[in-house]
Amino acid sequence: MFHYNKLPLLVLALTISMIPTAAAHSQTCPDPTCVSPPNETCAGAILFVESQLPLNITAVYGCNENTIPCCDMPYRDIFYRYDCTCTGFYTVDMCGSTSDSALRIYIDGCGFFAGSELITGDDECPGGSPPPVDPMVTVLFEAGRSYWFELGTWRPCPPFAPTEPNAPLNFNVSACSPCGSGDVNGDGAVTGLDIQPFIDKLLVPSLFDPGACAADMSANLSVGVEDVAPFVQALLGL
Ligand SMILES: [Ca+2]
Ligand SMILES: [Ca+2]
Ligand SMILES: [Ca+2]
Ligand SMILES: [Ca+2]
Repeated sequence: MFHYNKLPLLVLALTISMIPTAAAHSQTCPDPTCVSPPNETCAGAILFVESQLPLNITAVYGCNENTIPCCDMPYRDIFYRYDCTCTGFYTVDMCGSTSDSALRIYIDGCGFFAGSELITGDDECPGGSPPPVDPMVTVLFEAGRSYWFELGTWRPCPPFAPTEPNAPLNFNVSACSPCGSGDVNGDGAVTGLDIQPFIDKLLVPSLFDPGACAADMSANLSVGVEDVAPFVQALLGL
């Protein structure tokens, strides 16, 4: 038999049951029309290496947010990994991608809770249908370390307009100082202006810093006597 003195408790219980729980705030925002690309999560991160640079690829956004709770950037993320063999500055961009793209780069681990966040990019690309909405960053990568790239969009969940599932994005990575080019001062040509910077790298081998990879003609991750003859040949245009 129902006891009317229990009515307030019943109303309270019904009210609590109607409050959305934390679990109701999905971190995946599933979209039944979306097909996950192979690099949807960190586990599927696509590896690229120095010999593939400059990297200029078109891919598609993923279906789910896989590192940070839903609706933070980058949403609909996909992942790439670079095992660096050439210390130097690199430019990474998503210019010309669909929607308002966003980028996070991690070092020594993949994802917001696994690696150290190195840098984020959001709206740095020039141009666009104003304002600029795609990321472009220049960042120092060190030989012997791994970097992960999380590519996605910026907050497409309601009340913001959703991004079309699997819409195309651009991913471009280039090294500012190509390994073994001899262009040690980074001005785009091998000339007499590179001689003193080359000697500086040669005399202080511990200075394997940005630009040193341009002097490392033999690509053995150090600047030594083995690099002198190839550097002179580059200088003479041989
Ligand atoms: Ca994802
Ligand atoms: Ca953006
Ligand atoms: Ca030069
Ligand atoms: Ca060398």
